[in-house]
Amino acid sequence: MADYALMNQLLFEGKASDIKRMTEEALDDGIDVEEILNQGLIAGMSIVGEDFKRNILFVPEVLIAARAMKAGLAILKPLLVAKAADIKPAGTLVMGTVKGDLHDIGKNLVCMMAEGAGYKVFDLGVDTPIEQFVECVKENDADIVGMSALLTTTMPYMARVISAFRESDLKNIKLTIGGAPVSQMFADEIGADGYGSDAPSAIDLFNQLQNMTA
Ligand code: B1M
Repeated sequence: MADYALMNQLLFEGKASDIKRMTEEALDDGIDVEEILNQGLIAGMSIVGEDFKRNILFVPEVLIAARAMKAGLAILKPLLVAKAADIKPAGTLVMGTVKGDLHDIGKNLVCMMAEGAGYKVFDLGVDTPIEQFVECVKENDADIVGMSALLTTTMPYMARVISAFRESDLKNIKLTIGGAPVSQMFADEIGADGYGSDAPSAIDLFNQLQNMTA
C-alpha cells in the first residue's frame, strides 16, 4: 500500500527525488498507474493549489512542487501511454496552452495519453498564439485542436482561437478545450466542439469526434 499522505506532503515540499522514488516503489508494489497519478500526484498538487490561493505558498514554492510532480509523471509516462494504447485509433492532434498562460502539467498529461491512444501529437507548448495553432493545423493537416487554459484571464483567448478557425478555410477542424476553470457550459458558449474534464475524458472526446467524421 502506498503512503499517499506522505507522497502528497513530499510533493507539497517539492522533494522531486523522493517523489520519483515513491512513484517507482508504488509501481513495484503493483499499484495501478492511475491510482498513483490521482492519489499520489494530482491530490498533492491540489493541496499546493489551495495554499497558493490562500497566499500560504508563492510562485517559487509552486514551481518546485511542479518540478516534483513532473519527476513522478516522467516515471508514469510510459505506463500511461501504454494504457491509453488499448483505446483505438487515432488522428492528428495539435495541443497547446493558450496565449498568456504558462501552465503545462495538465496539457502534457493530455498529450501523453493521446500519444498512447495512437494520435500523432503536435505539442505547441505554452503561451500559444492563434497564428501558431492555425499554422500547425495547416502544415500537418490536423483533425483536432486541443486548447488548455488554467487561468480565468486566459479562457477568453480560447474563444478567439475558435473564431479565427471558424472564419478561416479550416472550418471543419474539431476544436476542443480543457483546464481547471473551463466547463462544458463555457465550451458551449464559445462554440467549441467539446470539453474534456481530465486527460482520459479528453481522449474519449477525441475518439468520439473522430468517429463522427469517419
Ligand atoms: Co498557477 N494558478 N499561476 N502556477 N497554478 C492556478 C491555476 C490557480 C487556480 C492557483 C490558485 O489560486 N488556487 C490560479 C488561477 C486562478 C484563476 O485564474 N482564477 C493560478 C495563478 C493565479 C497563477 C499566477 C497568476 C500566479 C502569479 O504569478 N501571481 C501565475 C500565472 C502564470 C501564467 O500562466 N501566466 C501562475 C503560475 C504558476 C506556476 C508557473 C508557478 C505553476 C505552473 C507550472 C507548470 O505548469 N509548469 C502553477 C501551478 C502549478 C498551479 C496549480 C497549483 C496547479 C496546476 C496543475 O498543474 N494542476 C494551480 C492550482 C490548481 O489547479 N489546483 C494554479 C495539475 C494538473 C494535472 O491539472 O492542469 O487542471 P490541470 O489539468 C487536468 C484537467 O484540467 C484537464 O486534464 C488534466 C489532467 O487531468 N486538462 C485538459 C487540462 N488541459 C486540458 C486540455 C484539454 C482537455 C483537458 O483539451 C481538450
